[in-house]
Amino acid sequence: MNGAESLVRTLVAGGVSVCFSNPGTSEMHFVVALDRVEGMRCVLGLFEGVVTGAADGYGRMTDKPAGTLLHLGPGMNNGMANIHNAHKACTPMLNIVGDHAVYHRGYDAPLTSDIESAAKTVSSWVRTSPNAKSVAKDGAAAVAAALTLPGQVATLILPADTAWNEGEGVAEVPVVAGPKRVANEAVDEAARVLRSGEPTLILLGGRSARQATLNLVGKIATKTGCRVMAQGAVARTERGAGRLNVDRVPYPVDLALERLKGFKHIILVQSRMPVAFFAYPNKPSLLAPQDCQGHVLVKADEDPLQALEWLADEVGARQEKAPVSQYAPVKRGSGAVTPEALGLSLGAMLPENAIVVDESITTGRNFYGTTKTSQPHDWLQNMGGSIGLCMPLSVGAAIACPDRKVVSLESDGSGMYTLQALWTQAREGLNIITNVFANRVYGILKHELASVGAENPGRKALDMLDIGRPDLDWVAMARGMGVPGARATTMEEFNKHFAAATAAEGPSLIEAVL
Ligand SMILES: Cc1ncc(C[n+]2csc(CCOP(=O)(O)OP(=O)(O)O)c2C)c(N)n1
Repeated sequence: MNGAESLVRTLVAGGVSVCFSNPGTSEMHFVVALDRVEGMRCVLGLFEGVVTGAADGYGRMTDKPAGTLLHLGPGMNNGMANIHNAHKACTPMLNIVGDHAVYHRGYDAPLTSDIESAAKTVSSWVRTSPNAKSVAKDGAAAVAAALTLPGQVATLILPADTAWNEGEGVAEVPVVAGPKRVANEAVDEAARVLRSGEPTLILLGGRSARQATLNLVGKIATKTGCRVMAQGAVARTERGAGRLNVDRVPYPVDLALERLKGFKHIILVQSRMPVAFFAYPNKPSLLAPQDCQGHVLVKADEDPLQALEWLADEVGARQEKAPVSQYAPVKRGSGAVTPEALGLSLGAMLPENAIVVDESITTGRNFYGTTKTSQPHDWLQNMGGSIGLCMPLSVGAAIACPDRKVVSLESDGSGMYTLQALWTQAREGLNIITNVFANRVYGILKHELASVGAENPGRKALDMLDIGRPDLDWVAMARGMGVPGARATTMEEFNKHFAAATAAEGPSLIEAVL
């Protein structure tokens, strides 16, 4: 068994069953091994940003790593933005990056680069396998690293000769510790704060915005009168009917300051004290009031469920009822295509158990509100701020959960970064409805221009924020990649296309022209 095969067998035995790939010469033995070993689904992405974003989507939905197969430094660097997003989301993810054979590196052949240094900026674990005998053991260590809480990006670099030389057989993935128990003192402190009667916010992040945890938080809020919010972005939130509705810290600084005004305490559940996305002249970086104290209840690698059960007992909230949303869909939007009308139609028509992948930027500011009483669903957000995540993330989510409908909410500017994902969606027959909101501008940057105090932009500056001339034809681009598409210039058309897409199997795209 060569090194490549020993690695693939090790990964499959360790529970890694999907590999998103964009290979090259240095990964050929690995590709052949993928073929030879049962139990590994291989999914081709035509750009590495698709490969890495898809692994993020898969990891978020399963809490297990998918593999990526990337071609040396340039291949990895092409996928870097979405590795960054996965790193920020604490997604378990295993990158396998081919490199030149060890003896070839010294010749500085064209694709030579310092992969390790680049990988370290977005990975919690990086290792280069020195030889074929080490590859399986290193692969097993990489799986364990990816699974280590709170979930990590692990990058294993494989010189080509480690793949073709004789390996050492299959290695066993080391046992990974489960979540740690929170310290008694942390629970005592949170209970004391809640009993004090001072205005208190419980702020959720990490893996705490899921139903079982939300239910406990709801009980605690009912009993103590505290408020509950989630961070500005959360990797996966379970919401809709039957779940506690939790608002997020808003993106605009003034709005965030307003929402957080008056709180004396913030109890942090796998979250951090809220900070502004960017610095702005004359605005604070920290969004909580200056006299507001943060209290860490649950750290990223600790068990939120156990901590909140304990806290609920401490404050006598176990018997309370969590105030969950009731199914009460809003009325569909009608007339002109506007953000408000789109929000209404999504709220009315979201299929049960959908996975919503949200990169709707300015168009989607109200979507969270209009969907809170929709059918139960999961909501995935961009944790790293690097746009071009939505379509790839949707690929991974759809592969992780083939029985669920994925609803991608994609702004046109962001969509152009990684639209090759549509081809993978078609090839794999994935159940994804991609909604592109074609406002034909980088809308958010127009707001940012004013926020940072850049005054009197001229024609050249405004041209950098305008993505019309020529207008993008999303229906044609989707068709070119094998995804049926339709354009909506009224809400009646949008509603008709969305209903048809929901009823159909496989991918589809709706271009909503704003
Ligand atoms: C990788 C990356 N490049 C550039 C940016 C800067 N950026 C943030 S939002 C944005 C434009 C978003 O436009 P669009 O997706 O059309 O959404 P809209 O603001 O129009 O709602 C850009 C270029 C970024 N965040 N990430």
